[in-house]
Amino acid sequence: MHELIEQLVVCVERGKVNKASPFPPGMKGTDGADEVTQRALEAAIGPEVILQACNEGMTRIGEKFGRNEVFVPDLLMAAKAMNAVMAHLKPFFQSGSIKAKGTFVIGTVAGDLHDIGKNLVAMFVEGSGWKVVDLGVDVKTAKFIDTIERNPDCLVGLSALLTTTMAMMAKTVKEIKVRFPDTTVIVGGAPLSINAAKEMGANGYAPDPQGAVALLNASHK
Ligand code: B1M
Repeated sequence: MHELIEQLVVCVERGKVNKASPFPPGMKGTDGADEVTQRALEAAIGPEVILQACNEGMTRIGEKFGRNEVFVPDLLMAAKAMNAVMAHLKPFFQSGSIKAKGTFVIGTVAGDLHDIGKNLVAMFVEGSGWKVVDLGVDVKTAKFIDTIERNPDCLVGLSALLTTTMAMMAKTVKEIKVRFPDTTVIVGGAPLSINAAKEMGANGYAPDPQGAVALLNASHK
């Protein structure tokens, strides 16, 4: 692997955003994702390779999170570092020289204001090469339906953190499936389970962001 790319993977994995950032303490004063991406582009490393490095960094931190070796703040810093990379790559997405794998519409269901987990999922998915349309929190079914109408090939992700809003999630999944039977809908959030997802008629359940990425990538032809 190119030295700059390995450096970038480490910056994303450890949440080193830029040189000025004091986090993580062990990398104080060293270049972060921002500077390393700039140098990689100057060294004519392709944006797809840089995107792959993001993916690798997020996969590594995601696996550590799964093993309880790191915690939510570490994930948030990794996502922040990844955003610093994405700021450099955005022009390539916009110009069409990097083709997004597809569009992923995500939101926290109506009645639910929790968005930390949903935001993490959105960031991981974006970092793995998808265009993300984030509808925010307390998203009514009609807004999901309207967004799917405008993005007919999209995949949809619903998040819920309350046992009470799981009922709203089930209603939203059902209405989406009535209107768009071929649209893939995945669900997640602390009170969810694979069985609850099946009962709702969702296509998949992911316990964490890397699981969501795996489901989406598996559905990508
Ligand atoms: Co609330 N809250 N909260 N809360 N809150 C919980 C969820 C609760 C478990 C706390 C408790 O009682 N122990 C409890 C729910 C109980 C239940 O229903 N069984 C609860 C409650 C009751 C409430 C209120 C009703 C409190 C009140 O007002 N009386 C109220 C409801 C407001 C509303 O939504 N209408 C409320 C409010 C809030 C705050 C606004 C103060 C704040 C939210 C701030 C925000 O999100 N911007 C808040 C918080 C922070 C929490 C806790 C402490 C933390 C949630 C969190 O962010 N976790 C939470 C207790 C806890 O979990 N320890 C709690 C970290 C986050 C990374 O994890 O969201 O699970 P999580 O996401 C994970 C996975 O679930 C998964 O990936 C993420 C990363 O691994 N995932 C997906 C999530 N979405 C996914 C989608 C996917 C795939 C994976 O595909 C689409």
